[in-house]
Amino acid sequence: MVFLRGVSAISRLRSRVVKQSSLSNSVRWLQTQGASELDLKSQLQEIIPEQQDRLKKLKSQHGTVPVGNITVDMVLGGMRGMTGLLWETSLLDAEEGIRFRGMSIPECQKVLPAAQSGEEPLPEGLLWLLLTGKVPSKEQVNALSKELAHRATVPDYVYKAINALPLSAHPMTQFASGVMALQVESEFQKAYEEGVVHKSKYWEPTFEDALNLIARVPVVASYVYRRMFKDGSIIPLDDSLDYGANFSHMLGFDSPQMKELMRLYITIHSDHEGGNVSAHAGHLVGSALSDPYLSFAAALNGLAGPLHGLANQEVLLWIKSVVAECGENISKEHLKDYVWKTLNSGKVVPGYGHGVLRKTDPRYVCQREFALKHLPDDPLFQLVSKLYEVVPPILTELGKVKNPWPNVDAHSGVLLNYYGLTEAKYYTVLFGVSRSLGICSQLIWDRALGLPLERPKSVNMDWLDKFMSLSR
Ligand code: NMX
Ligand code: MLT
Repeated sequence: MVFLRGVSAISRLRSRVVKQSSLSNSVRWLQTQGASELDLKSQLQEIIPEQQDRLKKLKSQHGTVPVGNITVDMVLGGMRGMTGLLWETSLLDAEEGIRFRGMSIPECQKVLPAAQSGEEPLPEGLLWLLLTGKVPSKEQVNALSKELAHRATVPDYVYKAINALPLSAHPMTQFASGVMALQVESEFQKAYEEGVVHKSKYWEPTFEDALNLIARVPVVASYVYRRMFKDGSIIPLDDSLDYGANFSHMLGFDSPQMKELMRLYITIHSDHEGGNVSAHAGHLVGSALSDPYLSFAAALNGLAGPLHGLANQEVLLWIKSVVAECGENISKEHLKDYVWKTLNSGKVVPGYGHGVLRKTDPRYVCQREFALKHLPDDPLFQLVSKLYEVVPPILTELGKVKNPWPNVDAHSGVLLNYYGLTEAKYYTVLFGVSRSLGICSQLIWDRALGLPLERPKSVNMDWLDKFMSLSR
């Protein structure tokens, strides 16, 4: 089949296992069993039919049960609090924060396999968890690491597409252009055009695209970094390294601590249920049966907005502006004045507030723990800690901010900055690489579950006025 042209090492292993028909039955069973246990796609093949049945039952037994009321505030207020999307890979609780397939960040840190000399979860393990709902073994994670490294080939025209942009183009523009250029190799698009895949199997070429995309985005992203901020030389992927360590290596950072940070960073930024701008954009575009590259590029364009993923850039630039104006050892009183100055000039305090969360983001907390462990004396970390004391009471005093607490972006920049990745403008690209794990995993499930075209109803103010007068 066409979509199998981009076949991976594991897929080849799978077909080799099938070909070994001359082996005795028992030996063959053992080998097949071993290979398929290590093979993510085979695992999904087993799980998908159960979940398809589950969805069918939900629809037929409970399809007409209301799950909430839609108010005018929701229609006018960015659909806050409106339940309207199915998203299997993660779920956000306003007080507790994110759970990946039911597991909190501290639980993931405890149970997901780490690198041999490390402690933080390997992102491959999280990807396995997001896709299957199961905690993978070390062997499964190693196999997925190898599979991703094997899939990480980026055609020359992708670099050329990026090179066509001026160096002044924002890194997110360059990155999204690179992702669009990767789309040329979409297995889903080819399979659909050639009409060789039945609807019930759309998830298979989507799987190939999703895994290829996840494997290739660190290569594209690191090229953007080296082109913009270094001498443009490419550091090739090292297939002995895991996903996070490889990304750090290709960017040009080989310290063990930066590799650990990258593993943690990719893990915690990977997914945040379905309603955030990037996930929702990816899901929406995917619902038109646009392939994962097209869908993920749309997600990246949403991530590039300052109220969403660009906030990590804004935070470090803002912190550096505090230091430039008032010095690293700024007093809390001075810091308060600076925060008010920002608010009075009509700007938001970047890194604070959230559309759903109502407590400190656990992604902030685990980055703070990382900093306390590895860089407690860093002056910028100390400034971030001071902001944690100063900003929430001020935002509360404003009276309109629903969540005065810090989000994930309030912390990530100072950690990266400490290890030498000082170019704040690049930070959203790191977020984007990480988000490929969650968005692409859900896209596979979107196709596996046969989710339909997304097409909510919109109304205008005339319609609302009329509706109000009729309902009075
Ligand atoms: N600084 C100043 N004002 C704020 C902030 C903040 N950090 N957070 C919310 N507000 C304002 C908001 O602009 C709105 O004002 P107005 O009514 O005048 O338009 C008011 O408070 C109510 O907003 P909320 O309902 O609390 O928040 P909403 O759900 O609309 O927006 C954010 C959520 C995240 C967009 C908002 O909190 C914000 O702009 N934060 C700063 C940017 C940021 O850190 N974004 C990153 C989010 C995480 N991520 O990675 O995506
Ligand atoms: C995210 O990680 O996507 C952000 O926290 C924004 C959100 O969840 O709305």
